[in-house]
Amino acid sequence: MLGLGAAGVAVGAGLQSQVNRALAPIGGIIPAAGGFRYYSVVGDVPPRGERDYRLTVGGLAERPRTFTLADLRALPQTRLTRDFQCVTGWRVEDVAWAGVALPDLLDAVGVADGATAVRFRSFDGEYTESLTLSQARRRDVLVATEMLGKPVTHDHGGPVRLYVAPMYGYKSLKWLGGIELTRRVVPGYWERRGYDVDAWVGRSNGRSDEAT
Ligand SMILES: Nc1nc2c(c(=O)[nH]1)N[C@H]1C(S)=C(S)[C@@H](COP(=O)(O)O)O[C@H]1N2
Ligand SMILES: [Mo]
Repeated sequence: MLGLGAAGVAVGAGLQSQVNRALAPIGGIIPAAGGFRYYSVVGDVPPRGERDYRLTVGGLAERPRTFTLADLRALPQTRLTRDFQCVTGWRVEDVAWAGVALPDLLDAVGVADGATAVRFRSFDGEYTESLTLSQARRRDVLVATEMLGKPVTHDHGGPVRLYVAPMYGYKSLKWLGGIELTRRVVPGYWERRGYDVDAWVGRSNGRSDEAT
């Protein structure tokens, strides 16, 4: 249960007003189990599951393709345990993640000439995110089907969400429905509202693409 409806919208407004004062925690949100808070910029996101989940990967791809959950499970699986850090200050340590490393998914469709960035869309109909192509080729960026050691729950953006380990939580788009290779970075939902496109945790933003 997101149970957030109107509250979800209030959370959004709160985040927006704190764009330049990033580390103040937001009050009035019910903490989820394990220290996470459930965020959604829309009220109700219709659940999708085994039968109706689809991930479309296209744009500047050599072999655009739609993946079912079974298709994603058939690709090489990557596991990693990393912290999750929201820009507003809360942090959950040592979260177990699993899924398809984004570079493996990009290899499956082939990156066409001219692509320099990747755009992500949520099937919530509102939220989008972006990475440069070199960021998207990091092995610690996952198309995640597991989180906290089990399938990603609906409230956490399941059945499939993005997990961008080296960056703030707003990069980790929930309810992933589409990936598009693009000619340039298209700023995402919070980025159009003032957040940095390069959201590295623990460095001054904006410069580094290097792998760790
Ligand atoms: N679709 C969607 N993805 C989203 C968000 C959102 O509101 N909608 N919020 C982002 C932010 S700011 C954070 S910190 C994390 C929170 O993940 P959680 O809800 O699983 O705790 O999701 C990110 N991905
Ligand atoms: Mo966040």
